[in-house]
Amino acid sequence: MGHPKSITLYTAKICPYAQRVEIALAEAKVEYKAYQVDLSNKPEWFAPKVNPASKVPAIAYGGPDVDPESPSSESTKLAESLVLVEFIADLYPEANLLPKDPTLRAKARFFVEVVNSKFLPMRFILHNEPYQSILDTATVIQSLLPESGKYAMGDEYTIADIAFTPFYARFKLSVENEIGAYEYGKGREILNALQAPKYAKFNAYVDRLLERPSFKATFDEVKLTTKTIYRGC
Ligand SMILES: N[C@@H](CCC(=O)N[C@@H](CS)C(=O)NCC(=O)O)C(=O)O
Repeated sequence: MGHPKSITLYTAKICPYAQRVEIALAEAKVEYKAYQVDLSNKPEWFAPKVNPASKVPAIAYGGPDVDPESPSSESTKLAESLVLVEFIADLYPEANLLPKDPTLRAKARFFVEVVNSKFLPMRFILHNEPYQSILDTATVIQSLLPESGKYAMGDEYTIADIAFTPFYARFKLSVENEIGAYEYGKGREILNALQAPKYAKFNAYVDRLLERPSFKATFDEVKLTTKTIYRGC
């Protein structure tokens, strides 16, 4: 495989999907151009020239060095956060974002599948649905954690952790600050419920996720608290 080419990431600070890719790029220590897409007023060139689905994150890979607002037809356009995270993992194998062992690799992808299809706090935060499903998912996630090791697959921080971290962070920020469409006080209520000893392993794990430098460097808490969390997702 040749040396990786230049990357332009079309992103938005408020977007948890985009933060997955920013974390992967930070973990792999990649230098790239970041272009902030205003999700409430997307540039008219974005869908036709970058991502027909008109969503962030998207990457323009390779091609000539151009202004991100004039994407080149010669770069490869890629989208979907989990695809992009695996793409970074493939380009930079030394970052160990994907386990080498096929069984662990499958387990990492299974973990991603669980968080992607089951950890859906937006339903509670934006649509005031009951939060019990969040507690149930915490139990499932906890059951997938290894006996020992800091992260979902052991001591290496992998795609499994990357897929989950931005969503857990926004969930926590929302409930701690009572930001969302749910009744005031429900945030504190779910936080209290999650403090039960039966979630101890889950809590130790998520605390470590939020301490990871790649997460901290890519999370803009001030911007998030002043805007509605998950807007546009
Ligand atoms: N499945 C996509 C979801 C990306 C997504 O929903 N992005 C939102 C922001 S969080 C977006 O760009 N929304 C703009 C729109 O739908 O108009 C992924 O994993 O990348």
